[in-house]
Amino acid sequence: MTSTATTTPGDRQFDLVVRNGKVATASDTYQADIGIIDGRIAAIADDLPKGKRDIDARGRWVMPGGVDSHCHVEQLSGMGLMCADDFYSATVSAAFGGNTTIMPFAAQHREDSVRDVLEDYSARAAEKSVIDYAFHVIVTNLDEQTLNEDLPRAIRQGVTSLKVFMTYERMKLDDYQILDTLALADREGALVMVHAENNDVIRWLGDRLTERGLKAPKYHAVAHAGLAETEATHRVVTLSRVLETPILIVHVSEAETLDCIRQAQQKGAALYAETCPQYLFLTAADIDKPGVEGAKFCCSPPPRDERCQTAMWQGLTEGSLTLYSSDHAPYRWDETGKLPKGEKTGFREMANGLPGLEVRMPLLFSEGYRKGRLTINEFVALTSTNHARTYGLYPRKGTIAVGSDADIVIWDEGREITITNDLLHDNVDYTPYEGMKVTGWADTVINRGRVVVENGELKVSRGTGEFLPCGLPEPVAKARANRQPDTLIRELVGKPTGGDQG
Ligand code: DUC
Ligand code: ZN
Ligand code: ZN
Repeated sequence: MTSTATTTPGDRQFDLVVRNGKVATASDTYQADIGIIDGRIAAIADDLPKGKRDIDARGRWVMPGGVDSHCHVEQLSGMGLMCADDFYSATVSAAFGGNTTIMPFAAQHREDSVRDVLEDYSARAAEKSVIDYAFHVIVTNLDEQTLNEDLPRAIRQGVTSLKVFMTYERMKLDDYQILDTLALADREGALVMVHAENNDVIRWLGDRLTERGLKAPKYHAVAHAGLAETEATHRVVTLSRVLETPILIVHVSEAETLDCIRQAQQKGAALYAETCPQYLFLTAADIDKPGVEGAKFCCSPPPRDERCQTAMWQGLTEGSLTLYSSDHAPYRWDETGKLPKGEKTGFREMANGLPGLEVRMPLLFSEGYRKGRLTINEFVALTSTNHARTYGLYPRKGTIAVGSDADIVIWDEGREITITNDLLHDNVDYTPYEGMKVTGWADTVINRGRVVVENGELKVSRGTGEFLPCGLPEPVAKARANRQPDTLIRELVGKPTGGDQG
């Protein structure tokens, strides 16, 4: 317990007290009351005085609100398709799923300036969000303006993570450009996230499949071969090791990729990795549905097989994978997303991505914690704390401690739910998890002391979520602290620029 205060600081009455809950953080489990003033946790103790409002959490878990650090909201894909969720529907859905922070992407397309892109996303998010949010930038054009001005400025303003793609003709960077991005991130204090798939393998296999008329959704999983992911991961991890700089591989799906990650980590690489619900709870067999039904399960990389599912669970429990994110990429099962050509849509024409903001935490709680694969503390780390640490939001977010934002989910561990799309609050017309039974569901969700969800109802209005400037990502801070005396290669990368991120 962080504090045993029984009176309020300065004898002010608490705005809110969450009473008698079983508090779980990434490191501790205990029973306590939590007193909140001005949106922050002001005291944690056994028997706090009455607040202006009290919520009795007896018998329920009281955990840090989820931080979903990988989702796509109101974003135009590389194929030019707009996501089905805007910042309102996405944040409402996230909140009902137990989250208090999301980290979507501000996507630069090749003709865009990062500065304009960030202004545009910031305005849309500020107007609509109901919970807090931070941004990553997707970088597709590394012209002088982007490299020398816009990205350094974005990083100073608190957008301290950059995503790069190794596939998609209209998004991908070559190895030279990735090295430029890694060096820039290293100097300026940002973390590079990578979509690692070998573009030419996917293109070659896709061309051959198409020549044979094999266009059904299930061929998406054939074209996006597991080894295409493994090869690209090995390559980009090697690039980061050459420069001795940290890197994060997002949405890992393939067992061999995880072997490669583990080996590099064992050699001391500053390498971090994420997996997502679709790689734990779906397989390629789900894509093999009649007609175009399989489009509901097409994402990149695709769900694989049971061997890969088992590997992903092992990665989460052993710590080679430290992040579990939704990769919510919402597209409807209609002509606006998955089926631009209706029943005739081929696997190369359908939007890539699955919804998952609202079910991410319940699925892991039910299959991970309830089934004994994870402790409650590991559940908290994987859904909240590790995300805040990785992206420079800790300890403001990701924990329950005096001084942290009062971001709390009160979790009903016995509630049995059959997931159906009707239950969910996103703007997608299906869920890939339809019919799955889970035990455990978010009951009350509190963001900066504001009750956002209670009794199945949204309690706040649009535009009340706040932008979160991220600080120095922990992987970058650790790499700087552990750095050996400078080598010539490190000299070529360049020194940290200092300033806020120093
Ligand atoms: N990459 C993502 O991270 N999400 C959806 C599609 C993609 O390629
Ligand atoms: Zn990706
Ligand atoms: Zn994604």
